[in-house]
Amino acid sequence: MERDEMQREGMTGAPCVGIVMGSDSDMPVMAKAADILEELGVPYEMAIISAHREPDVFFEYAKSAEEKGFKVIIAGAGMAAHLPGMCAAIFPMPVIGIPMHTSSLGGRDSLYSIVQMPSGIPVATVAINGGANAGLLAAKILATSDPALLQRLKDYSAGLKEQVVAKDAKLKEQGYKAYLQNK
Ligand code: RP5
Repeated sequence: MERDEMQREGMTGAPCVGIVMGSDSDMPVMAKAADILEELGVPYEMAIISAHREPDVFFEYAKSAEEKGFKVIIAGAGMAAHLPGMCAAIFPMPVIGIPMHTSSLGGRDSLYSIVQMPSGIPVATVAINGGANAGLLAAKILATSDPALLQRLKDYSAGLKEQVVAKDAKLKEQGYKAYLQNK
């Protein structure tokens, strides 16, 4: 959704999703969450905050997130990925964690660090590098109390179906060899 269209629809208010990442090296994955939220007209705020390298800044961010109007936080981190879990320890609403792929352990380090939360402090963990699904999940959480957003999500899903239907029609028409060549 374009910004002027969002303005017309009244969707440029205070950000209701916080997107936070441990390093700018996480940005390409986190950008996919932001892209989806923009497409669905959900206002967000993006930040780079390291829970390890600047714990005071992190603590202030997590403490003030509710007051700022965030309803969901999407937190991405890699390696010893404590950012999402620590957000969940402080922020009282849903936290979605994105484990980053890593060169040393293939992202299993990030995944296990994020998904293995102790009972009582959940983090909804998406796939390794699953930025787009994190954005969609945040939108779906918000859509439980926003019928217009729910309709946009339904339209998004219908678009996914149309893409697969079109691919199947192309396969039927061309056969798999031509399909592969024209892909
Ligand atoms: C984590 O360490 C970040 O989330 C990032 O995925 C990883 C590496 O950070 P850099 O050394 O690239 O800044 O805190």
